[in-house]
Amino acid sequence: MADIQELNDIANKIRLYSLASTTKAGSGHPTSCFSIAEVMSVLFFHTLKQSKEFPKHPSSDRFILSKGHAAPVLYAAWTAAGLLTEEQNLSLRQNESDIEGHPTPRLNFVDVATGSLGQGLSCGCGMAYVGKYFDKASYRVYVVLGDGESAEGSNWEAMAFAAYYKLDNLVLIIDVNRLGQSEPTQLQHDTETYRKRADAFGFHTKVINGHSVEELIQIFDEAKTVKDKPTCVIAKTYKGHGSTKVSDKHGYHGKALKSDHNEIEAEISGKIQNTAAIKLGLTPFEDDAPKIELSPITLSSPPNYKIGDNAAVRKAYGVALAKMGDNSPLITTFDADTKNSTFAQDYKDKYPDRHVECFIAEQNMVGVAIGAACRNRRIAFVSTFACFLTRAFDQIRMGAISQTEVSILYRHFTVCVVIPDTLSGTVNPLYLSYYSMIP
Ligand SMILES: Cc1ncc(C[n+]2csc(CCOP(=O)(O)OP(=O)(O)O)c2C)c(N)n1
Ligand SMILES: *[C@@H]1O[C@H](CO)[C@@H](O)[C@H](O)[C@H]1NC(C)=O
Ligand SMILES: *[C@@H]1O[C@H](CO)[C@@H](O)[C@H](O)[C@H]1NC(C)=O
Ligand SMILES: *[C@@H]1O[C@H](CO)[C@@H](O)[C@H](O)[C@H]1NC(C)=O
Repeated sequence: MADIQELNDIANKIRLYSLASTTKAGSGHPTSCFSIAEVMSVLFFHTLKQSKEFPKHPSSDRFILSKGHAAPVLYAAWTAAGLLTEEQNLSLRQNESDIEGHPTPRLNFVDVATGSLGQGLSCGCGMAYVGKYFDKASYRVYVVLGDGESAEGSNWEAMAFAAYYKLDNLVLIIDVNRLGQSEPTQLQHDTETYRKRADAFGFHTKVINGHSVEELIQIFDEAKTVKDKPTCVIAKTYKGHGSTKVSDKHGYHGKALKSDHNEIEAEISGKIQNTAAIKLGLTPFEDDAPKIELSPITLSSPPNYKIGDNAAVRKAYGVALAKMGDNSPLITTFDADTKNSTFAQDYKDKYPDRHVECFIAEQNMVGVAIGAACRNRRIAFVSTFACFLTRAFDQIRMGAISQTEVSILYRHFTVCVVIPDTLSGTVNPLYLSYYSMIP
């Protein structure tokens, strides 16, 4: 039996931590944190299987906060779980602190950087695909998306992918808190339209009260029993919930609650019954993901081109990949319905189970590959025509911040290995557009 009161208390403690850290920083998004405090409490202290000793263990559940600007709520959850220390917990947005305004994998509990909206679900799809079809392990993937964020088309590419590949180990939670940054979202609290959309995409879908710990427990438990469909939880919430001063009010997005801090803190504190240390811990996972040997990647036989031969780079790519695949079963290709032009087909023909067709959805494809490469589960090679990849520039840029090692082939030119410049987080877009203009 879940301890409902304790989960409600933890939600409010998570609110207090998010309030404290953003107030101290003088910036951040406390109201975006407040709307998902119960979601985080139930996920972390009831549903997710993970450990604070090894937060990125290959076998533990994955959690992606796609609405990365709500980072303080993620730090708050890990503080409640005892991973972050008090000092870290209050160092949000401070100079030299890894507790940044948006999560990055410099933190040992973050797989992919988020903050540029609309990318987390694609990464989650990559992880879920790997979990189901490569690792065949019991770990599950949970992604929290903002309702404003759900307007990004890449989410819908990802939803089509998740349903097509029957990713029943994936749970998408849409935080329908009605408000965006500068005005209300398109659908506001029209949860029925979200439901119909997710349903039409092939999800097992349910609308719930996102502040009800009981309803959250119920749907997350139910999702574990659903076969062949991903689950979409449409959580009706209020932005700023927990504080009557700011709840559901326009004008508080991305603002630290400085002058109102004491009043809000008192109101939230007043709801907490157990003010003592949190009794609940994280739920252990089964260590059933296969062990992975990261050995050097080599060709099974040397290239046999003669001096003077003309060989298309893309053909050489396909041939080389197939030879690398002989020695490294981790190599996985991702293509967007261009495989018989990019010659990823050569790899697929030899290793059909190690090719992931992403169809004509390049933004999602890049995110899926980034997700698949996390925790060293796969060695990912992405290919398509250069011009089509330009629409995934931002996914590639975020991949750099995510320290991904995904390799990308732009047809007609070159293999580009994303070299993360983790300080600036940039892959120079001009460099990419230069390549993309080469016919
Ligand atoms: C691609 C992208 N566009 C715009 C922004 C700027 N931005 C940050 S938060 C936000 C509003 C997000 O609203 P929602 O998804 O509903 O999240 P909430 O804060 O309401 O929980 C915007 C426009 C961004 N971070 N990324
Ligand atoms: C995190 O910071 C808040 C605000 O100061 C504090 O109340 C809380 O006890 C801290 N939590 C931990 C675990 O250090
Ligand atoms: C951040 O800290 C470093 C090292 O202490 C210092 O050199 C730098 O000037 C600081 N930057 C800001 C903006 O305070
Ligand atoms: C790719 O495959 C399709 C279907 O077989 C074929 O029509 C097309 O010509 C092929 N393209 C290339 C570049 O080989």
